[in-house]
Amino acid sequence: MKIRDAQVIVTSPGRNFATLKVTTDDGVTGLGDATVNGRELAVASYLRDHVVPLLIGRDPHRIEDTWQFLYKGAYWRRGPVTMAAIAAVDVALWDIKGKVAGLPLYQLLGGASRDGVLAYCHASGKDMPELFDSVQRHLALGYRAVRIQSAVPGLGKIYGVGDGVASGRYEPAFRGPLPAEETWDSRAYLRHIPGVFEKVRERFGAELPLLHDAHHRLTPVEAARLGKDLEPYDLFWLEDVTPAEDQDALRLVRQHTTTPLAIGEVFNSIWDCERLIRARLIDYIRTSAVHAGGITHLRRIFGLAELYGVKSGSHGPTDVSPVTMAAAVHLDLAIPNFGIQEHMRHEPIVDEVFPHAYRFADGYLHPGEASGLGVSIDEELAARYPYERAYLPVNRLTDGTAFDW
Ligand code: GCO
Ligand code: MG
Repeated sequence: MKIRDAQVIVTSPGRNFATLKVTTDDGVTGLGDATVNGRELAVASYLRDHVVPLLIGRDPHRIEDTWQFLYKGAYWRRGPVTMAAIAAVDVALWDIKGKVAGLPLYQLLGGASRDGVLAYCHASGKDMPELFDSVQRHLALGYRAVRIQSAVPGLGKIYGVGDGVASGRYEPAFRGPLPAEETWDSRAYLRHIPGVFEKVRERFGAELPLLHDAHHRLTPVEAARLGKDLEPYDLFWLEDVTPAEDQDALRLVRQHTTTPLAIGEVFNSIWDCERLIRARLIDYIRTSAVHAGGITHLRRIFGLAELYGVKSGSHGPTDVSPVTMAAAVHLDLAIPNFGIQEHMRHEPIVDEVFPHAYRFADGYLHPGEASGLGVSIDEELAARYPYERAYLPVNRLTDGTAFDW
């Protein structure tokens, strides 16, 4: 069997996605997600201009060899663009292997280790009534774990807070000529957030797993204080408390709080996670198939994490396409150290462009029994939504200093 063709499909059904479709000489197709939010065309070009010519004529079954060929052969290793491109190829080849075998991918990864994959949703509000409504709506949908984000008095629009109860949508990438700019004040945030969790616990009780994302914006000492202040509210995890590239920062946080820590959505490789995992500075590793080199590499990261009692918590916002969500859910079902899966629901039009077998019910995701990934792409529909430039917001402190978003 040989790869006959590979195409990059960029579509924007409400938000941008870059997808690789690999076709074999037998007519079997595989899909891989290559979306890097706000920089989609860079990965599309990396694939079209540099990777696709290398794929034609290769044996699609040689997944590990293709991964090593693209990683070592590039010489310029790691980085989000390279690793998303390699991920797209890798996931597409796993999809093909599953289809040829006639098995859902999780079966190729060792079979199910659980009946379903616990998912957490995103609740947010500009004030407490709106936040309560948002939590309530998600509980009504069946979610059993909820991420809580709240506006902060005195600050305008900030990361993670949706546009009202009516739609409840939160999509940070802004379509327009320039990025949106937000304003940030860590002291105001630190004063406000513990009270939010106190009220959520009062209203929804002690049992519901609650999560929170600080989105890389605190210093180690501020993060340590937040972790301590949130201890009474028993968080499932506190995410990205400090900028992810400063890994030693978490050492100080860890020394001061027993609130579980999660990090890693911006990591691209096992090398980015290795120190944090081996020093047991985190409880959950957040890498995703698309941004960390596909199933082949993500499996390796989770394997390392298992040795140190660190669990998985794959990134699953709306900017990872249904192709990555499917890859995540197959892997989540199979690995021994699964923790939780983020599930930010796509708009219905995205599910129409990418029909998929994975499903959500009663708080759990399941990849379904279709062979391979169980995701397809409606190319005619995708073509009706051409790429539109969109940027993630830029953050500034109240005095105008550029800051972590
Ligand atoms: C999360 C993330 C996302 C990111 C987004 C950026 O925990 O889901 O922080 O919301 O902001 O992926 O593109
Ligand atoms: Mg996050």
